[in-house]
Amino acid sequence: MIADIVTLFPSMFFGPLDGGVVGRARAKGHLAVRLHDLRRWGEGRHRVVDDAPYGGGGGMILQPGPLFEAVESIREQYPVEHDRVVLLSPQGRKLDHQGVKRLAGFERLILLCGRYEGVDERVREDLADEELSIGDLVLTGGELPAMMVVDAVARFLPGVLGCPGAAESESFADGLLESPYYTRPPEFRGRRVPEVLLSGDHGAIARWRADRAREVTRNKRPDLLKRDGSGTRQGRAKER
Ligand code: 4HQ
Repeated sequence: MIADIVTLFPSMFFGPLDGGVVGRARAKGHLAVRLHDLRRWGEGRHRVVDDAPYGGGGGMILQPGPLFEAVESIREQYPVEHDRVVLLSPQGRKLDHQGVKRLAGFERLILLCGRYEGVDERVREDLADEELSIGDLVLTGGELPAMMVVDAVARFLPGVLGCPGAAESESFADGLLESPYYTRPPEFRGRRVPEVLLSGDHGAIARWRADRAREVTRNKRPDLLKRDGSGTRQGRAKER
């Protein structure tokens, strides 16, 4: 997977994508992250990329020219068969487990990070293949959302997680939250680990975990269990 990231602040990406699982995925060649400074396609000596909105109103809007040219230049320099231009924006479809899994299937993602009041509407309509939001909140730019996309997608790339299928075995894969986990010591400050987990009875442990997962989900995220059943193990099984 290649992630080509178009941003006014490339240095924001130094650090967060260097360590841990993502850093290792890059080192092993499963993932390439390329940063593209939008100013490179800016106008004039000051490399201007923004302007005031037509019709008035506060703030500045990213002009279409530099963003279109950035994507065209990336596609010329690094041609691939299947890529996807993603605009990070609070107006986008909300990113979830299934969405991340789908994005991981592309050979390359071109992630467009907006700033200020956002981008010229023609970017949304004619340049981006899709618009994604990381949640119903307003950030100062699309950079942190882009990092979240890269981080979440990296988990699904073959060879990145130790064991194949591990990306699917965490919370949300089956529409439920995880059951509680405990590790050593068996008693900590007067609090015991649930005895069933120490019993060695793997059938009983599996049942306990399934029950707790349901309970935790019902208490913390009942929305995951509701409606069309798409948030349930059975609902997801039906979809497949
Ligand atoms: N942005 N999910 C970029 C976001 C956002 C989100 C705010 C994106 C400002 C210019 N992006 N604009 N939520 O809050 O993706």
